[in-house]
Amino acid sequence: MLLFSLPSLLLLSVITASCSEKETCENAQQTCHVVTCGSPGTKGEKGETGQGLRGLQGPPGKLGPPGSPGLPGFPGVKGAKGDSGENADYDSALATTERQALRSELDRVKKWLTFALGKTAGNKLFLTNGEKMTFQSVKTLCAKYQGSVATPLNAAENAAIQKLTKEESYLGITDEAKEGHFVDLKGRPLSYRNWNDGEPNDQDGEDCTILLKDGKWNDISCTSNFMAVCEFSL
Ligand code: MFB
Ligand code: CA
Ligand code: CA
Repeated sequence: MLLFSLPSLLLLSVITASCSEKETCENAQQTCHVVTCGSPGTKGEKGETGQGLRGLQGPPGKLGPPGSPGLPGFPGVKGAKGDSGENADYDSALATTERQALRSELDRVKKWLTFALGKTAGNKLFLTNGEKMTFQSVKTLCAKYQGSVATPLNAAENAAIQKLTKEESYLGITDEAKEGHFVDLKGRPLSYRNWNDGEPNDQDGEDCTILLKDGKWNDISCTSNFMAVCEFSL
């Protein structure tokens, strides 16, 4: 069976014969109603990249990392003169006021101590911790609290110490430096004495002094234990 009829073949050959080389198959298709073109040829090789137009400026990129610190700048211009300091008179007045307030508070504390624990005579406050110990221990204890061993300079002070404790207590009076020559702990001669009858007798080398319960004095061994009493300046 023929694929195409004879008239069709004749028409096809007429068209083919009448198409100039310049006309393409498509042109022919436009002018003719029944034209079939051959199957497409194989794809040709890729052509060279064309020289397209340069693209537009793109948007700014992301902010880059901080740069390294710059070199130190030049010294700045000298600043204006500062305000004057506190008024010296004001400071002095304030210090005086503060000092007076502290003194007042200290006096109150001393009164409380005297009321509760101590006895006073003149400008001295006598206090005891209620413990018996050697003479050396009493000296160390009183020095620790910025005081010294009780040393009566007159009858009033002697009576105050006697009222403070009902026990026999050490006094700051010795003849350790020179036998029979009793002085206070700074080596000063005594302005007041209240020895018991027959005392001091240096029995078995007694070089320290105690206040007896009746207020009289007796020289005694410094290694015996008696009540600790200290005195403080008011
Ligand atoms: C003596 C006294 C001595 C001792 C002894 C027990 O007085 O002088 O210091 O206290 O008693 C009698
Ligand atoms: Ca002695
Ligand atoms: Ca004695």
